[in-house]
Amino acid sequence: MKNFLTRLSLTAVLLGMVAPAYSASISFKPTGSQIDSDPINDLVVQVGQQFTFTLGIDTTGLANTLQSFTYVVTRDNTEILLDSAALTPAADALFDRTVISDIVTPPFTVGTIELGGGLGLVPNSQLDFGTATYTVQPGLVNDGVFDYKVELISAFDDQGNDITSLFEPASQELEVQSPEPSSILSLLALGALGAGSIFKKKQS
Ligand SMILES: [Ca+2]
Ligand SMILES: [Ca+2]
Ligand SMILES: [Ca+2]
Repeated sequence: MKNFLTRLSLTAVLLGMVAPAYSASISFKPTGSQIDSDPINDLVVQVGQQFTFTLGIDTTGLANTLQSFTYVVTRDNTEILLDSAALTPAADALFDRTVISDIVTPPFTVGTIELGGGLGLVPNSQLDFGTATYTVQPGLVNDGVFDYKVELISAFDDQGNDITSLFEPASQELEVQSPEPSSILSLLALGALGAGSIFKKKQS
């Protein structure tokens, strides 16, 4: 099985694909996509739009039950404002929730949340544990800097082991931005096509 997974990952790399996660990890959806030249993934939104992030945790490869974990959500209030956040019923059945802090350091708010107690999450499971709904603010800007980031900072199993380092990736980030860059690219592409047509016409 391990060989198979290794080969699969290698194939994915050779094909230039993003290798799927085969280890414990934390993540959120939508992941966005790459629509410009800066390295961060982009989510195209419009001012006033409401949208929801779903946060997930994956215990693939862990030896023991995940008993507790703490994650930090950093968001840019000038671009997105939190309307509501909730644990999923599935997570509610497995963990108790403790909000440790929600600190505003403009333009960001940094929220630290610990899920612990309860049954915990057994190895080799994927759990969508939370949702958070945001509204896009007039400060929406395309600057290549993350507007939403989720990072796992601590994790313990039911044997009391610190397993934080087993999570990979332990963080994910995203920029929200207006559709402008792709529109400009489309216009440029149209412009290039137009020039090509004119050139052809002159030749014929
Ligand atoms: Ca980008
Ligand atoms: Ca920003
Ligand atoms: Ca932005």
